Amino acid sequence: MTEMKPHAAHWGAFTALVEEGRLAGVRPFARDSEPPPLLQSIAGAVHAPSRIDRPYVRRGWLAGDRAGGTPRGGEPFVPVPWDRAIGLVAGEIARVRGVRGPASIFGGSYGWSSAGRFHHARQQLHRMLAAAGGYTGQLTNYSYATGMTLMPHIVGSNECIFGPVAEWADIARHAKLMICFGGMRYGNGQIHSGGGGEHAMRSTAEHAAAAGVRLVSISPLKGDLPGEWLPIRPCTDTALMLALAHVLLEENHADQDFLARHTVGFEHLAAYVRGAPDGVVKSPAWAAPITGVPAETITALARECVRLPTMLTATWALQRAQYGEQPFWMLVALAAMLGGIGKPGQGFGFGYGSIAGMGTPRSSIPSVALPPLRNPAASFIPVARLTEMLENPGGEYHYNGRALCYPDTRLIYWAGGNPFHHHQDLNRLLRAWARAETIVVHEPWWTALARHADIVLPATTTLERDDIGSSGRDRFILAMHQAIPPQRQARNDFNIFADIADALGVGDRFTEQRDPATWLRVLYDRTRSAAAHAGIEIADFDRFWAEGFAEIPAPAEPAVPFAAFRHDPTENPLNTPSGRIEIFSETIAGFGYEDCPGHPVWKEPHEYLGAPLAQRFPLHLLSVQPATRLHGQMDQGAVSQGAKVAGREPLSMHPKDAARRNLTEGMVVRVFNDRGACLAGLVLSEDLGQGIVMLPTGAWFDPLEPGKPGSLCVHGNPNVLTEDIGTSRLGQGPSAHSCLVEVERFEGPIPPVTAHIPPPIAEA
Ligand SMILES: Nc1nc2c(c(=O)[nH]1)N[C@H]1C(S)=C(S)[C@@H](COP(=O)(O)OP(=O)(O)OC[C@H]3O[C@@H](n4cnc5c(=O)[nH]c(N)nc54)[C@H](O)[C@@H]3O)O[C@H]1N2
Ligand SMILES: Nc1nc2c(c(=O)[nH]1)N[C@H]1C(S)=C(S)[C@@H](COP(=O)(O)OP(=O)(O)OC[C@H]3O[C@@H](n4cnc5c(=O)[nH]c(N)nc54)[C@H](O)[C@@H]3O)O[C@H]1N2
Ligand SMILES: [Mo]
Repeated sequence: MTEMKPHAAHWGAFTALVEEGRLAGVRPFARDSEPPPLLQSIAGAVHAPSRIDRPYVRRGWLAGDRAGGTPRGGEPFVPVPWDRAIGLVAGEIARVRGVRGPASIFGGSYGWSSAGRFHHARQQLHRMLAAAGGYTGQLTNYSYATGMTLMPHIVGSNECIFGPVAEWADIARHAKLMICFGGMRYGNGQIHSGGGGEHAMRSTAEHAAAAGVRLVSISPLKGDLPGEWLPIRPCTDTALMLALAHVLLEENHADQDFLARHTVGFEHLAAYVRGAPDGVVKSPAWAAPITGVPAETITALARECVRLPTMLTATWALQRAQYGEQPFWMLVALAAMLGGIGKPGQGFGFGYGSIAGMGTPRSSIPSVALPPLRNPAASFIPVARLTEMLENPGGEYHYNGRALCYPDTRLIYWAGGNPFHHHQDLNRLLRAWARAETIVVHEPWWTALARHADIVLPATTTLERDDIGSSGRDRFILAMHQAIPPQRQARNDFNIFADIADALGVGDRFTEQRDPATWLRVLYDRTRSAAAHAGIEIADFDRFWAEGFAEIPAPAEPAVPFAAFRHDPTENPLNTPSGRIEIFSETIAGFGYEDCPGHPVWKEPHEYLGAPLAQRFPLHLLSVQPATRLHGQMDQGAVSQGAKVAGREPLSMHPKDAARRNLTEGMVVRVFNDRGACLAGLVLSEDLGQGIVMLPTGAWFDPLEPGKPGSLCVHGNPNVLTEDIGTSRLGQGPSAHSCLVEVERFEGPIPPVTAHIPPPIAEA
């Protein structure tokens, strides 16, 4: 007999088909017109051999080895009973808090975890550590850290990044030209943070094209956008935008009215474009050799922007590179010069090709979310300064106008994220990782993070518990019914934390004396009341739970960003110091950062095709989001496994670059630079420019010699190659996309991939 349970993941809503206590398959949500292919990976992953069956402790740690001992990752694990594991974790929290203070407990735990908003491991961890006295957290995120730090200075808020952004319906109706920096890869549209019932990236883009919007994708990768592809060298978009600005200036087409009424500091940018401060005129002829885009093409495109109502967009990827502030700031400046900001379907917006739900209508009611507890330690780092924090306890650094100091980390606690997936320069991380005394991890699977921990606690997957899926960019709230029992000895993160909190004497503060079933009702009812307050009616909890979803009615009118500000900038000022769009920011200029001055500038990253380092490493590596997984999640599933080449992650390369290196399709290649090396399976493609290679993120880190920093990753994790630097002292965001490599044939016997089988287990 097959049971059917409504459920959801970040990669879509579905019905779980259950046979004899096992997940037999999934059926996509009936209301979804573009159900994500990724749904097909779930069943295999939930029952994969890589599930962690019981609690474990690293052998050396159990024997008393702390910092400076054996590097983690190279030792067997010893099984321990649950009550002993809970005692060890509670004991370490109490010890470190007592001796060093709570800021020495690093509980940032960045990562996506699962869609369910109550059993969200990271949120639950933060609540437990806050109840227990505090921790060091992480500010911002890997997705758009730099953009979200910059934009409040420029336009007074983050809405242009988080949304609501201009709706596709308005773009189709009012724009005639849409220039998409970073283009669009529909694979990215499979994902909502928190799960979604509607996926529409393909249909909305195709509808706009059919409605007569000329779509221009400016990207190193061809991507999926219907329309023209203008290939560009990675990390050079700011130069191209400056050249577009130059044409507008020289041909007297900048909207002086809009600039005068709605912006400040344009004269600084204009002088820079004309070359006053540095003698370099930022003309199309100047930009052509930097960007690889012909000067005539740049001039023609600028003229089209003047002739046609234009929408300018950029993917979040553009700011995930050294000096990532610049293209985002310059995009706003360019849109201001065109004067369309605040008109329906014009102006600028970010992330249309990045994630599901951007530009689709949704009434602005809060999504279902677990509220945080106040962190008494009030300690944080910018999200991607992880390795530097471990390397440099007490060290000073700069962030967004503040001088700050790194805490002295002794205990790392991670639940629901994976730094061995997401962080740059994994070999450097591995060396710094050795400095912590204790590392505790909750994971359903033996990911690289779990393998590099001291205490590993097996967590359930969402299929093993009741929860609610909810995303701020989707109009469905999704019931996630428990479908199967917890596998082996796995427990819910909430229950694990409740036991630890009890052992620390703060159980009630953590649980607020509610069990999970009560919490689900409370959280749902909060969203329902907020909706009612805004005059929007959604189903009550019982109906929602029985039907499997609640639908949020669409807003009556499309949201038009900056409309009120455009209409009357004095009555409706922006939340910037001047109340206007800051093309020049006194605040940022006042920080005195050479790596992020007072207006947008072209700065050459250390690593791009025009850098001296390109002599030795002549290929620019783009580590984009994987179409076959969510980050490292579901790498063991059918979709990801089906796309591997010779068992490795596929690396795409232009046929001419391959021919020059005597490489052929399907070959196992070694991708390397001074930071590290990995293997990959070669795919030849003309959908990217020469000099560019693409290796998606998310192949599980698989060092040939576990525990040895610098060891070859035999599977294809690009983060052994990427550089770990902040974008600038302003954003301090991750800089994954400015990265040079070389590729050669891998000689010798090809080592097997072992990332998806459990690590060595020792006798208890
Ligand atoms: N080179 C390069 N690196 C990048 C990027 C890039 O573009 N290039 N992109 C960056 C971006 S934007 C992001 S957002 C990050 C993503 O980085 P992460 O969010 O850290 O990646 P995930 O693989 O989603 O990690 C989530 C982990 O939570 C675990 N998990 C799932 N459910 C549960 C649960 O119920 N309980 C517990 N305890 N654990 C659970 C999963 O098994 C998984 O290991 O990567 C960043 N890294
Ligand atoms: N299937 C799937 N979808 C996902 C995710 C996933 O893991 N899997 N992750 C989700 C998450 S957490 C996030 S933050 C978003 C991220 O969304 P993005 O950051 O937008 O995604 P990316 O795939 O890294 O890059 C998007 C495009 O930007 C282009 N690009 C990169 N560098 C440059 C450049 O210098 N100039 C120009 N013009 N283009 C450039 C790339 O070629 C690519 O086509 O994706 C989300 N969607
Ligand atoms: Mo992200």
